[in-house]
Amino acid sequence: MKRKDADREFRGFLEGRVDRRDFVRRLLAAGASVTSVAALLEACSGGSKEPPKPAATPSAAPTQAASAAATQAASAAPSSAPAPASLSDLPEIEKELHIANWSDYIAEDTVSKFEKESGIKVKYSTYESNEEMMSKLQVGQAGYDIVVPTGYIVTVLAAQKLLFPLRKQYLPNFKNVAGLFVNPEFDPDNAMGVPWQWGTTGIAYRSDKVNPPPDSWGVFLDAKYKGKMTQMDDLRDTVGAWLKFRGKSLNSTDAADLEQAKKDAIAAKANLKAYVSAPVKGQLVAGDVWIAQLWNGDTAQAKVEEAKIEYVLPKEGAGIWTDSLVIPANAPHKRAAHEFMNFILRPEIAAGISEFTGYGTPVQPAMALMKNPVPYPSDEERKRLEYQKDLGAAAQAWDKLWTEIKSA
Ligand code: N2P
Repeated sequence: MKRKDADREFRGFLEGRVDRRDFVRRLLAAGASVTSVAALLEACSGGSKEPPKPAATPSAAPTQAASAAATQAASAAPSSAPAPASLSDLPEIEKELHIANWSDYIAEDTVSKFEKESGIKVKYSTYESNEEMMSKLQVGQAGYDIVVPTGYIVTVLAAQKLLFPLRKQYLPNFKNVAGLFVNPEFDPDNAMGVPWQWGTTGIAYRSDKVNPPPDSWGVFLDAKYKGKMTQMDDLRDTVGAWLKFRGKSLNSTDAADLEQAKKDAIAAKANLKAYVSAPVKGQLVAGDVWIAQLWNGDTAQAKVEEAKIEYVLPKEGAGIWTDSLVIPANAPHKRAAHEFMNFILRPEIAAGISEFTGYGTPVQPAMALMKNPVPYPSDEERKRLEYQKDLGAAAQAWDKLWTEIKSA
């Protein structure tokens, strides 16, 4: 839809000539994403379900926000629209906050510093995979105020209406986010998430036990290391690696590609000690595991304890991802969640987090404060790295494949 047509539709909706359902249907038919249309409706309604009264003046702030959202819905063009909400939204800062995050994914003193400064009491729990976190969210009883999904999962949760759109007026430190992480494809306009950490999925290995160093996903097919190797307990990472091994996209939904990935995964499984993600670190350090599919930051954490642990991105290519802080739609402490988000976007806090996790920080001014910041990937590196995307309807076929691999 062209900008002109989008504006006409939008005026029609505001003036009551086009009803809400038709308006949504036309925007979606014109290719707008579910998330951007939701953001637009939010902007128009200020949170209520009724269409708004026409704005008194064209320059009133909510109208500007709504127009920007309409343009974005129509063209998916980058936009620096203000948050679609009024300043009186979420006026109270609650005194509690429940964060659920991946294990080993924050500095030891981040939470205590925040508690001390804000007076907000934090309950902090951990999980080991996106699936574990999502299954808790989907039953609706979790009571989490912040969770930390990987990019493509933000898309999935937003489409399921499980997320609360960010109120950017409470996130002045968002200005510190590096350009690479602003308006990502998985979350247009960062409507739902504040970027937390980014990293890659490659191979960690013990340089004192493995010779020559691995350079391919094919190493997991090598019976020489039987019982000393692990792959991730994560269908997207493990199946994705086998797709990459055959030169395919790690987002492939092609039946033949997936069938081959399944065969490779099952062949490798005979050599694996286990499917395990972050907790493999201890086994690498102890020398019980010599080769592990793992993320770069968790590998860096293990290396602090055992210097002979190295990391490689296989020659066939690998995955790159950004995880974001998001607020579940039914979170009990939404304003406190914004306070925490704004806190971790401070350069010195963000630097402290990445120093501990070994992952990259999306907070640009934090880079200069760190001893060994993970450099943003070069153009050359980005050619070998691929972002995971929402698989849409094919997610079911992938789930089935993973069940078959695990039970083989
Ligand atoms: C936590 C690392 C999580 C990264 N240890 C997964 N995207």
